[in-house]
Amino acid sequence: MTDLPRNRLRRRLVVGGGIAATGLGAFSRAARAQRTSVDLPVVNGHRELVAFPEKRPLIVLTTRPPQLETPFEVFNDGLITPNDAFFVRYHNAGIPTSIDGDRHVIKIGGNAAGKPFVLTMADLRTQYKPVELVAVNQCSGNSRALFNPRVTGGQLTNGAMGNARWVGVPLKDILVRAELKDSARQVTFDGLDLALMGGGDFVKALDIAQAMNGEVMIAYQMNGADLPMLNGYPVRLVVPGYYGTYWVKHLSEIQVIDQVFDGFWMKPAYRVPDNACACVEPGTAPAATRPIGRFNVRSFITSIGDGARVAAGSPLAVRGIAFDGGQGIREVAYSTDGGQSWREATLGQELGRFSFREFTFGFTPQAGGHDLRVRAFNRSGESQSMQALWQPAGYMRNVVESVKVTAI
Ligand SMILES: Nc1nc2c(c(=O)[nH]1)N[C@H]1C(S)=C(S)[C@@H](COP(=O)(O)O)O[C@H]1N2
Ligand SMILES: [Mo]
Repeated sequence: MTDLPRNRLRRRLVVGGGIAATGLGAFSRAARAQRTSVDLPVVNGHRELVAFPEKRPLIVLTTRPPQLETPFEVFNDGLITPNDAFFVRYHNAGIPTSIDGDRHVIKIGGNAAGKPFVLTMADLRTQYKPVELVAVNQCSGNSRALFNPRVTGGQLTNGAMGNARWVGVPLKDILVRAELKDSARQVTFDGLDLALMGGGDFVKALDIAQAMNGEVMIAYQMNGADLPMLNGYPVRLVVPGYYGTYWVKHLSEIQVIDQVFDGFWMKPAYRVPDNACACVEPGTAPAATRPIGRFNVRSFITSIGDGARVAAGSPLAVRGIAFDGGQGIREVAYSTDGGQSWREATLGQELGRFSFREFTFGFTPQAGGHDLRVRAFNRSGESQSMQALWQPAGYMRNVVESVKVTAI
């Protein structure tokens, strides 16, 4: 194909109907495949689409290290995010580029481990009973570019999340073998990537109770295949319901320690206001902070993008996804009048309480503008705020999102 038709096609897609950002249903897969860039609906939102190894073209935030966002329409293709479309986040430039998966080992020790040992990949695969879990991985800074007032940090829209089926071994089963001492307080996790230019090696920590809760997993499979290199090959931590920052990739060292770990990536990085909403008045600083924890409740319409045009008088089927920090979704309410009145959407199949949950609803728009909103509730009754919550790091965006469509 020559450049001319491709450019013309792209221009048409970008201009068409103001739906460039999350064009969704309006783009056929074939049309999507032709795009080389997207214009996200934020200031300075022009981004290249580039295919990194094992990945389809994804939205590039940075290239060294790779930080890639999933184009939002992927979330309408199915509840599981394909490995080649799954977002990528790294902090430091020293990422591994080739790993011998059979020779990789995880060193387990620390001053509160009675019996340090070296875990080989073969042992991990054969000596322990594997578990399988569908769980969402979401970056703390997902949707940061939508904060108002704006905040510094990676300007992500809504694509720094993904839902996958993970297979691995409960962390608990590994830690038990290390014979924990009574003094054990936290467990730290380190991966093969290195900080080449300062910034500090990426090391994260969990409290011992969480590390031993049976849910945290050392995963070696993602959607039935090896983990892609950029998503942590050959093993990563899966911390269901918790922000991606704890999901350490290329896991190579676990330490059980008798104190609270306060390395850079636990403090000052990745902290949230220490209050119920993890939020503060826009533009202010929190008085006290704590390490970021569980996801809040979120829901998104995926089948239609903001600014789309639809046919007046014809039934419109709307679809989307909801998820939370692990209670599971109990209900999704929808509004077609900007939140004045609400009805209940139909929930789809339950793939587990850490998974995306599909919802659907239909309505027949009269000619004119319609402001579609969805509001999910988890099994504890927690929901999304009508006004966007704010905090200076741009983590944990929480709001009832609005999708405005025009029926003609
Ligand atoms: N080794 C390593 N693991 C890491 C990180 C990192 O920089 N290095 N970033 C974390 C962050 S902040 C996120 S959001 C997730 C992203 O997972 P993904 O790249 O597989 O999508 O990886 C986490 N694990
Ligand atoms: Mo993250």
